[in-house]
Amino acid sequence: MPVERFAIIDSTLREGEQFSSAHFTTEQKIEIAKALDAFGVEYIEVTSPVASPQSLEDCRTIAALPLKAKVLTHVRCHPDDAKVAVETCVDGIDILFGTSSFLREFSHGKSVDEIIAQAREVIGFIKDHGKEVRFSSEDSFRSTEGDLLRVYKAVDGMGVDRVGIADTVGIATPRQCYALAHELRREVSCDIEFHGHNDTGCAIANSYSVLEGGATHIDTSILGIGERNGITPLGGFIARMYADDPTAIKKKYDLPRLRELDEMVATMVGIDVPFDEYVTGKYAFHHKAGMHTKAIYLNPNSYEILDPADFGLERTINIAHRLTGYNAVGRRAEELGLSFGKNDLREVTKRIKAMADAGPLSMEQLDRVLREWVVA
Ligand code: HCA
Ligand code: CU
Repeated sequence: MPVERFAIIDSTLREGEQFSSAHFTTEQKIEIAKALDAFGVEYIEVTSPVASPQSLEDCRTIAALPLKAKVLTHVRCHPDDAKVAVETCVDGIDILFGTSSFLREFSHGKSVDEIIAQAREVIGFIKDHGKEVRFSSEDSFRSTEGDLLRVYKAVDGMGVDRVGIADTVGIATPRQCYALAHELRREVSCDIEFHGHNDTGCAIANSYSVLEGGATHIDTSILGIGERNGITPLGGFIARMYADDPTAIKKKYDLPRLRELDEMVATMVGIDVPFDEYVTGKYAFHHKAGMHTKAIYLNPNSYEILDPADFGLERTINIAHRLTGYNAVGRRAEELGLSFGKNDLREVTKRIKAMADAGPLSMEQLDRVLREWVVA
């Protein structure tokens, strides 16, 4: 997949604010925006200026920062919201309308024709103000495909910059995402964005699949924070794209900044970076079993598709446990300046395994066993 072709719309400052414990101060929002910009995301999406008076002020503040990234805000597809949004100096406005039968029945109660008519008014108004405009259909995967395509084709005809597919409830599968993006690619001439929730763990895979199908823009947030358990995490999405083409991704984004982004936002929302976080989780580059550590020592590529050094990180190797192997133990002995014959190495490894069977072993204990063996 041509890595140059996609852009990231990071929504930590919009979707991320919908995370349970998120409450960003103005200073924190500025810090996040600057850090995302330094990392290299192409767009930063901020909370609707109609959400609250402070949100309006913060939207203005972020839009006025000297960033390379374009700043977008996000509002309902409604003339009242659009009026406030165009006055905030943002580069573009993401508008949202629910097309699923659930939302049409239980939310706004409008027909497809009425949705299109309202979109025409709002899109025309935003374009008249010289702003980029995206039209997204909330809960796209529970919308009737015919309705969805009718709306997308209509707004494409009105000159939107992007249409957005939103998996609001995290129900979509990678195959469905590919199919919808592929079909849409033939129906509209504008760019195609995807916003995917992670309720069933498919957000990254779905983001990748829509790109394969012809989409161009992916929504992310730092650590994936958002409504419920969130959306496509920035780091995980980057890992997925890096696996395809490390050189291109390194050129596009400042990868060593990822850790600082994850840690900064984790602190701000009062959580730890999860142990299994992509790239930045404590154990993302940790190797343990004997078979793995043996190969890692010889060639890290054997069990690492992401090079930790590209992210400014280091791998860790744990050999003090019962799954260890004599190759790893031999390496450790070398590091300690101890030399073992082949037989001794096998014997000392047996001893280490037996000790570890009895309970957790520390590196200090392991080192002591190695030293004492040599002296004995
Ligand atoms: C929501 C809105 C949204 C919008 C996505 C988009 C979603 O909170 O329900 O504008 O593309 O998930 O549908 O975040
Ligand atoms: Cu969302």
